Amino acid sequence: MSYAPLDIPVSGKETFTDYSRWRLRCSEDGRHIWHYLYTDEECIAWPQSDIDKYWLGIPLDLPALPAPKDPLDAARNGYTFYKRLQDADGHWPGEYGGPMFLLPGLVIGSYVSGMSFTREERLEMIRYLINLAHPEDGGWGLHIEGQSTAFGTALNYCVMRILGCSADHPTLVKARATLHKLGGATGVPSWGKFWLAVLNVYDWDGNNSIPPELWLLPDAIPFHPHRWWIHTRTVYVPMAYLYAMRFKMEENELVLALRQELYPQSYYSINWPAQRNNVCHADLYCPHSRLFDTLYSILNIYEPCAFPPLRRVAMDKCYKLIVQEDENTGYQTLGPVSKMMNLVVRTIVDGQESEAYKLHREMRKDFLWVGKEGMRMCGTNGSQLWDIAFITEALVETGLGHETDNRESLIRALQWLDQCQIQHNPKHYETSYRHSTKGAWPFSTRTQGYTVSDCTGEGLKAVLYIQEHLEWVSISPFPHNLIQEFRSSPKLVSERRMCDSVDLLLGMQNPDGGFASYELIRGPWWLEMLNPAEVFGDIMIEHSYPECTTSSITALSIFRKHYPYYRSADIQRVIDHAVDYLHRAQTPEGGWVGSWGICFTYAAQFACESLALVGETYETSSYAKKACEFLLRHQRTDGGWGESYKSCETSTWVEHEYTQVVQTCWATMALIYARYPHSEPIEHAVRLVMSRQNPDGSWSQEAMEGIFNKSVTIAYPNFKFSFTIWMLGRAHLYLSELKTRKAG
Ligand code: LAN
Repeated sequence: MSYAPLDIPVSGKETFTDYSRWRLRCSEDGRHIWHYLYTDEECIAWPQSDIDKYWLGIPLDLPALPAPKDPLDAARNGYTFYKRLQDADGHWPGEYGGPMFLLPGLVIGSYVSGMSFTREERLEMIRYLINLAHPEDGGWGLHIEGQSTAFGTALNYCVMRILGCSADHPTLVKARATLHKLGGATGVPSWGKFWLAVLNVYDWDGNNSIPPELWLLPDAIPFHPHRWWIHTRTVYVPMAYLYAMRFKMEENELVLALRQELYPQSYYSINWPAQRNNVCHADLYCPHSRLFDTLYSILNIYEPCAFPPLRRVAMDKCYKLIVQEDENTGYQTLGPVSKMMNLVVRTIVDGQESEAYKLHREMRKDFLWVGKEGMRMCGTNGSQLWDIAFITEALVETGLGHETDNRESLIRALQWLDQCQIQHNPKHYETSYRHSTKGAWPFSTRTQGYTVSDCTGEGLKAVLYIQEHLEWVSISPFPHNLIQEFRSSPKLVSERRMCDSVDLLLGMQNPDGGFASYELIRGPWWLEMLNPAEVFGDIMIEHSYPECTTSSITALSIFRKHYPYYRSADIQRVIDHAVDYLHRAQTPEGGWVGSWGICFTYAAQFACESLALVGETYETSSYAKKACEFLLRHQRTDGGWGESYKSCETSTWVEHEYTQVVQTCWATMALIYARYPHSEPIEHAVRLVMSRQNPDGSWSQEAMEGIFNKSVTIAYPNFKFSFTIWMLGRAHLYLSELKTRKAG
């Protein structure tokens, strides 16, 4: 299969498709799918909503709201705007882009599996890459804020070519020159070598061994793959399968052309085994350790002697794990990378007529998102639970959720949270090495179905907040059916189900007192020395994270306030141990290194909230005091905070060029949680955030908010609403309290 050539304009400024025809449909449990409508009749029957327009970058042309008199007013205006972006089912859809290595998996995986895209999808994916090419050198990086790398440039180059763009297009001419300057595609890191080998434009001999036999080792062995971080092992399974069979697509004209275009030298003259450890300097974040090189030289010797019947058994085991993963997750798999690798394996083994093929083809759509720059592939099938949890907590804590205009919106949110909780363990549970899921909330949707510690914490907290703070339901008259329904069953999530999440959380504490992301830490620390993905850090095993720890114990503290008789001694023990971990995790300067948001401001907000819940504040705890002083040292003269994603790469504070609204909110929330006694820095920050609010109540997008694996930024565009509203509302209450205290 080939995609027909497309005639692509030079610039991506103007859209390549008619943006008035795109619609986002949210279905089932919060699935996001973008549709393109071909006829005017369809467009009339299904008009474009504010949600569609907002995310497509089409102006909503809203009137200016009355100028806010105080921070609470500003928060209220913010919510007046943000409520427009809530879907009818109760959640807030959103984009989740940032990484630049996901579209290549989607497009190469689809191409080698004979799956097509619509013409509009192809055009907007190409446009996205034209718009995202680095303005100076024309290459692409690991993520949208990163410098050009061999990985980003070589793989996205292939994407544009596969999708039908000619090699003479100015974007590709420029990108090719940059790639050659970086040494060509030979120096792409291991994950790039893998995809290029599948596409048949890199020799498998240029890859280090990826032996499936590791899965046959006894589970008790400390380096057995089931002990690796779940993303790493889930990617490793189909990778090992495809490596073991040296799968490569058939040669065709495009493959032959790419072999010429990607390398400054002749493809056929390359010494492939010499490329295994060749990684371009621009790509390198985590160089191979000596232990890695020694081990891989042994594995590379083993490779040609691999015993075929044993390899077959190992491949069968990998295939079984792939099928189980597909079935556990409704064919979405844990994330976008494994999704496309599993899809290729299922195409090869099950064939193009199989149900698995069709389901995989369909579920690719969940990862695609059309934004104003074009169509991208997201880091997951969305951040549904994460976004809804923060805004509902903000509404309840600020009191905005109690206002008549917002009640219905909050109840719809509760209904969404209710259906999102996972109530059973996965279909394939122990056999696929999964952690239990009963009682969990996932990061995105119930169908994706993975427990995440802090998502469970925030999901539980959000439910408790709404359910326990809605006494007003029975006192006020409600016009809507929705509310009538709610009145007869005020606790949508039963006590039993909340206890299930508590049980789950209590079982997720690591021996050091901290909480990891998806599971307990299963492997030894030294496995990090065997990290084969040179572009990411800390990916081999789970680690305890301050943010995951704090969300988990915050939820437990709030739960026990309302249900003091349930496992109270266990909760107390877990909280004490976790607080001890948080104390130890604080840096000598007073901060915490954030692993999932950028960076110190993000982690400080979570940490100070947890400390406050156990009574540790500025006045009572040296830890909270140190945290405030650390933050205040970084407050800028304009009242805000701004740190670069490089803080996450280096674990030290790196200033951003500009002040960031979202980070300013995190830092200010931390000061408020810690009950910092002086109002001035808080007032200053509030003024900054209010000054950046648009007349319609919204805030504009600034730099990326999230990070993962130390080096990749990821977008949380809904944060600019949830955390601004939250901070302004909380600051309003706290500043009045400080004033009263002063007066008294
Ligand atoms: C996420 C997104 C959410 C994030 C939080 C809940 C914020 C965090 O506190 C725990 C870890 C988690 C769930 C997380 C883990 C890694 C993810 C899934 C991501 C950053 C989104 C994308 C990323 C995933 C690894 C991307 C695919 C790339 C690979 C290297 C496999």
